[in-house]
Amino acid sequence: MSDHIRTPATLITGANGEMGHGLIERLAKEGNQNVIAIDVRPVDDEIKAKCGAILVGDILDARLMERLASEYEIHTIYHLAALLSTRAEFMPEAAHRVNVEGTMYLLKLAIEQSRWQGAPVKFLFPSSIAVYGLPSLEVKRKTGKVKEHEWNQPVTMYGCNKLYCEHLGRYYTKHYRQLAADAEKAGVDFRAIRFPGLISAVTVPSGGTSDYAPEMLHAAAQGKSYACFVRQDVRIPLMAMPDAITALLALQDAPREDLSHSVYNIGSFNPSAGEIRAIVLRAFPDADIQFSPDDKRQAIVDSWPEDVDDSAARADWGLAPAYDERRAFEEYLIPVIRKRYHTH
Ligand code: AKB
Repeated sequence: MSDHIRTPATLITGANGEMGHGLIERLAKEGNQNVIAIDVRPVDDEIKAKCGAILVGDILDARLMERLASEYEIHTIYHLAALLSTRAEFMPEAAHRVNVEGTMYLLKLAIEQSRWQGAPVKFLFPSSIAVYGLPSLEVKRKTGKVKEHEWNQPVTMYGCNKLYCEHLGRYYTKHYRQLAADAEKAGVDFRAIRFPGLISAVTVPSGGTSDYAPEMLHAAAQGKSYACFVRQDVRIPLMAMPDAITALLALQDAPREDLSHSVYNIGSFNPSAGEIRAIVLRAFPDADIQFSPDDKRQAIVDSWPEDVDDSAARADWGLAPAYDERRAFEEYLIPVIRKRYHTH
């Protein structure tokens, strides 16, 4: 690398997570060779080969951020690193550091890069249905689909962190240093999606509270017993991982002037845990899936909506999930999982 030219790059934090895997695969297929991947853990080999550079380190490490700023000209940031909802409850202060301070570091990097480039860096942020907090099951059932501005009273540290970071993103986009004589011209182009529970056929999540759906399926495919930690009637919105990646890329691609929100709901299907069990049993008839609800994790899922109104995403940037419930299981999850675990 020349001393004066920084390498153009797309930055992905949390690259070794579920969504990082899917996103890096898809960007590589599209011919993007400039991905800089960051994760606190060493990145899996199959992902490594698809990135321009890998940095193993903590997003809270100021020196790592300085190194990024000095070596790369970053046009787009996918800030995927986070401690999910269950894990965050075991160490709320650490979760706040990773989820909020980490996001601040990345937003600061984005604004500095925007200044250098004279154009706003795009900042794609995965938020979550965890930003919602419905007060009771009765209200949850009566409410049905929630709109983005409704019930923003999260009950988890992770949900609070995500909601606050959505506001930070809006602040960095529209109001950063608003009193300064040389007020920011470039700013950051922050765009967020509130993801539902995601199900991937190739990776198993860790530390989340929507994890019962993928866990049930992956356990059945491996012939392992599974005790589901929520009741059978629990219902939240879900989505197949390929559709989540497509949505992230579509929002990234959308012309700024088409975006009426900085944060969008997206959803696809919303079976109850009992219905998921029935679908899984049809594919793996010997599976041993029991229900053994954990009252506390259950209460977290009960505070999340049973469905989301994603009409803004459909209207503004063409959200159109390819996988409804039937296609997600029959054409993606079950066949790919069978291949993965060599089950027939
Ligand atoms: C979690 O369960 O914490 C995540 C989420 C819903 O954001 N999967």
